Amino acid sequence: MRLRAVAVTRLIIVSNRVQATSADATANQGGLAVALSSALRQTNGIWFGWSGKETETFSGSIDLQKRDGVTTATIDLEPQDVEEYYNGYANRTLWPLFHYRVDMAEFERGFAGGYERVNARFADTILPLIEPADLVWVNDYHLIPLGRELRRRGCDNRIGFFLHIPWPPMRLLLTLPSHRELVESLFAYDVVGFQTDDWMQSFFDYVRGELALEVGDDGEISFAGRTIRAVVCPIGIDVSDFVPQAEGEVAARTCKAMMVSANDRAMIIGVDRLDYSKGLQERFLGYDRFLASRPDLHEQVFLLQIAPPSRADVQSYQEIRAGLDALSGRINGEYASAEWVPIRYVNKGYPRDRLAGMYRAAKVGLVTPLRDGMNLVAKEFVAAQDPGDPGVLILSKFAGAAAQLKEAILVNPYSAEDIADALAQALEMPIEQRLARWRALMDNVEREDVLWWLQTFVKAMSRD
Ligand code: GDG
Repeated sequence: MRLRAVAVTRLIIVSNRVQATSADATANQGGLAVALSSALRQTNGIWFGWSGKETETFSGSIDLQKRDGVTTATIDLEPQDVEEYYNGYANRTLWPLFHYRVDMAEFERGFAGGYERVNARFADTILPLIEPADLVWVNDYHLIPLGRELRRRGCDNRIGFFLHIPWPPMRLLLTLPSHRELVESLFAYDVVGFQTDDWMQSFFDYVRGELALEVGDDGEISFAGRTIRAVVCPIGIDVSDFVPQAEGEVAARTCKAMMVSANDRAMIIGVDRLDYSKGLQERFLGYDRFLASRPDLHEQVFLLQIAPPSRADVQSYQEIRAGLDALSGRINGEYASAEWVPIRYVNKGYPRDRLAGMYRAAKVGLVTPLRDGMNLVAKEFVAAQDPGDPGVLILSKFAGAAAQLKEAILVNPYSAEDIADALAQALEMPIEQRLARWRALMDNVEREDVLWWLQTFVKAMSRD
């Protein structure tokens, strides 16, 4: 991967899971893993996180590995940690709440205790790895209190935090029993990054409304003797890696196979982890509405929805899966003919290069999360298109990506009629308009790519 000059200071990246890429990887790795790996290779840094494995008794022993130039450091967690910290507080409390689903959030003191315990365990194990000039970069909602835990242990390095998911509106956040403690812990960082101005403004609302603090012009906020700076820094994809993949041999083969199997029908594609925040049921209902309103287009289109299961240990995820099975079955049962199945619903993942070929074969990318920090699929869809004959992106107004990808057809994902109208508009869009919209979208995807994100955040972190 091409790499523009990334800061030479050593970077310690911390995230819940670590996914270093290896040269022979064909695995389902996201753009973030690839980009962070490359940055670490250049800066001789360390990527720290949970191994994904369980151990009977937590020992704090670190598995250090150097693979393809990237040093990863992982620890195993106890089953109770995994249940309370990961399945509990991260996935059943913060994830739904931060995605505005207070109805699905579970508030259990045991979860909160496990969250604090694991963050303290992370701090204990990372601390000896940190050298005086290192920049420490903590990623995502699993680890909000980690900065505070590191400070308590005497770490005075520059520490930044980046939130990959939305920040909820103040009144929703107030439903979290320990909201104040959680927010106050953010003041241990030097820089706190958000995907969009909307999420940052929600954070400011809380800071002003609940903590009665002032927000400076530069996003600076002082509290308890420390000053943090809030910044907007939208994540992008690794365009220099993804575009060649989309133009490569595997993608071309996949694209061709998809075209053959499409049999002259226009393909609409969705690619999402199976998660209620992605609005899959609402998307299927929008497509259902489209089919009901446009009988003339029956047999001329189909929806390919790729939805690899995620967080299968959490009950709400099992329920959404069952709901989608039923809904896709109902829609197919209603409209299918001997030659045509309106929804191809696929519960498994594909390697990235094959995914790129599928995006390229599609006439429409249907990306309609109910709420999303950013949404990288929207950017990947744009990057994978044939510049001479690009497909059309339909994007939820409530995805962080909508703040940048304004030339997409923006929809309200809760409205089946909005989705149905957008599908008709996209499928009938003249080539000149498709080209103009795609060029503008691609300019943004190229300009604000993942390396731009990384450099912008590291620069903000490095500032004295
Ligand atoms: C969180 C935030 C934010 C999906 N299926 C397959 C596959 N994927 C890849 C996609 C994309 C990634 O997974 C999903 O990224 P998203 O951004 O869409 O969503 P989250 O997983 O929810 O990510 C989100 C992101 O963090 C980064 O900050 O944008 O808002 O929720 O790269 O391509 N990859 C492969 N096969 C699949 O079947 N290889």
